[in-house]
Amino acid sequence: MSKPILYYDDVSPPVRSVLLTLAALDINEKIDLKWIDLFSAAHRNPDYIQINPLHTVPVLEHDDLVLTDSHAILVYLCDAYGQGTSFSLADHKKRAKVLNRLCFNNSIFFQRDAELMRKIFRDKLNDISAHLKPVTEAIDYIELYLSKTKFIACDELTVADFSIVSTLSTLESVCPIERSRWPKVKAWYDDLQKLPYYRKANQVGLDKLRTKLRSILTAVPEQM
Ligand SMILES: N[C@@H](CCC(=O)N[C@@H](CS)C(=O)NCC(=O)O)C(=O)O
Repeated sequence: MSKPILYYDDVSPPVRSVLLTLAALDINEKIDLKWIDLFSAAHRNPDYIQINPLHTVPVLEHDDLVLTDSHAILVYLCDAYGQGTSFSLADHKKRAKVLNRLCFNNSIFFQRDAELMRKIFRDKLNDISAHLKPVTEAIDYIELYLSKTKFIACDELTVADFSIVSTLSTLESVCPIERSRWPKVKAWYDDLQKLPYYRKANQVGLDKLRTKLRSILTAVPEQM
């Protein structure tokens, strides 16, 4: 069996959720990385479209298995490499809880983030303050989730946390996470940022994205 290949660009939140998972499972050496430069439109290259007709990153290719969605990749990585670790999804109820939050990220939270990013990068909107309601509302949902469990899906860290934190940290670039409105989200986010692999797996790519955002937006919070 060959090594899996991750097609990636770490400016992308779904990619960063996969990088966090690789680091958490301590399997970076087991995966080959191929950079697909989104800002140079490498994802539109015909060779890449052959791999992923949706022209998105991340993609994980493992022999005849080609996964074109981060949420499916996270579950696959837990199944293939997470047995015996706290990231295992072998328990049916835990698996369902994690999947439920991954679906929330895929269908609601990341979609709202992506819509905002399209307004900035595609429509060149330099003041997005009038367009924040869908994302602040989604963060309200996360505050409610975190009033029931310590982490996003249950009382321990799972890949659902990586999925949500990669989106949340991206949104923080344009929408500061205020403790007064979202105390539980803020405390959870602070804890996630303390993970030893957080900086390399999430912050480095995020900083690249923020540099791009700063070149377009008139107001990007400086303190992050
Ligand atoms: N549901 C997908 C979304 C992936 C996605 O939309 N990636 C963006 C970057 S954040 C992308 O590659 N966009 C390029 C395009 O749509 O052409 C996932 O979770 O993997």
